[in-house]
Amino acid sequence: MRVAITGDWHIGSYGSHIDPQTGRNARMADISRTCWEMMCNARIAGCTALLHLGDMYRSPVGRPTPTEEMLAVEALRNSPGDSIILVGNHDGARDRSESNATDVLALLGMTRVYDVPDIDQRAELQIAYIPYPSKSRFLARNPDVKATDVNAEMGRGLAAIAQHLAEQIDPGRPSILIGHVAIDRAETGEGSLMSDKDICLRLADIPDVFTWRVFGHVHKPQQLDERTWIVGSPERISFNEEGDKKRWLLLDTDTGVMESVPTAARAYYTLRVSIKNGAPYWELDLKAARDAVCRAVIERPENVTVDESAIRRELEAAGCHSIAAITHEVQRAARSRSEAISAANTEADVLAAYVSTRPDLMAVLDEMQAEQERILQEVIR
Ligand SMILES: [Mn+2]
Repeated sequence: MRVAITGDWHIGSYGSHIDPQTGRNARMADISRTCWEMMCNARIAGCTALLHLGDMYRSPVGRPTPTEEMLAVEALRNSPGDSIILVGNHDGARDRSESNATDVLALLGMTRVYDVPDIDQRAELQIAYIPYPSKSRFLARNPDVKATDVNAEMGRGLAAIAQHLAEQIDPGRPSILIGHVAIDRAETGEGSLMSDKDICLRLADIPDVFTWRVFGHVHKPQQLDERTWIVGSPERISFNEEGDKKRWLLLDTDTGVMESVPTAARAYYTLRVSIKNGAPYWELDLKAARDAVCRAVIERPENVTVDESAIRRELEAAGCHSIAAITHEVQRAARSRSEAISAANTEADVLAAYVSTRPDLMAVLDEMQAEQERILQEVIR
């Protein structure tokens, strides 16, 4: 049996560039095309099942637009036979009374949608799954857990869930554990580890019994050990993913081989601009810039100004897809950042250190922290 494994499609609008052919957001058109092609290629490769590891849509609150839903349907119409979609943090209902964003796909008979951990028993493959562990549902059940302890507490819960699933697996037959969850040893785009940033299932806590283990949520494709993979997203959605080799995974349960199949993901390219002898200086890689979503990062002293139009002209002449941003990293003569903020480890610590210098904001610190958490969920997770 051959199985296609993918996830983190994040169907939605990114940036403001419009695709002239469809009139739609150009990155959404890219994502749509890549996912559609991926499904066709999976069928051509002889796959008879699809495991989608969650985050179908961009919407941080599980409310895709009708266009986004249409594009998901269009891609899944070509999916190889039997498909399963896990609910990711972008797809989940806030509480059990609401539908998940992907439930309509199940209603159409295109897939099964799983939002609580369990096992899907197939003759050829036992599929144990862990959808994204919802923080709001956990807090509703455990109102006494302190905000600072939630991630660790939920991480322990994930280990117990994985163990519980493992106990129901027949070790004599092939099995796979899939999930939409961060693994502590996974690298994010900047080369740092996932641990501390999110609810994590520890690699060391994944029971041995599963033949293969594949996870969504982290966008950087990677292999964590002989039998554990992060499939990664098929398209880039941020410059953190510039160096990623985007792909989907093709598992052949008969040979045991997990093959990495590249996707034709749009390239991202960062042009670094510095100041030499008082004038801006850059070396444009024409091949890398062509058809890529480009940005320029200008490193300059406070007292030097740089004309951005020459940079824009050169990127456009190189045939870039679009210019996402031109940002300035200004080297200031005097550091204005406080020591407490520089020493802070987490976003929450930075906010607390800042508010400690602004007594007028103390009264709304709780609201600011809640809003910070919401933004981090939207931007990072
Ligand atoms: Mn996710």
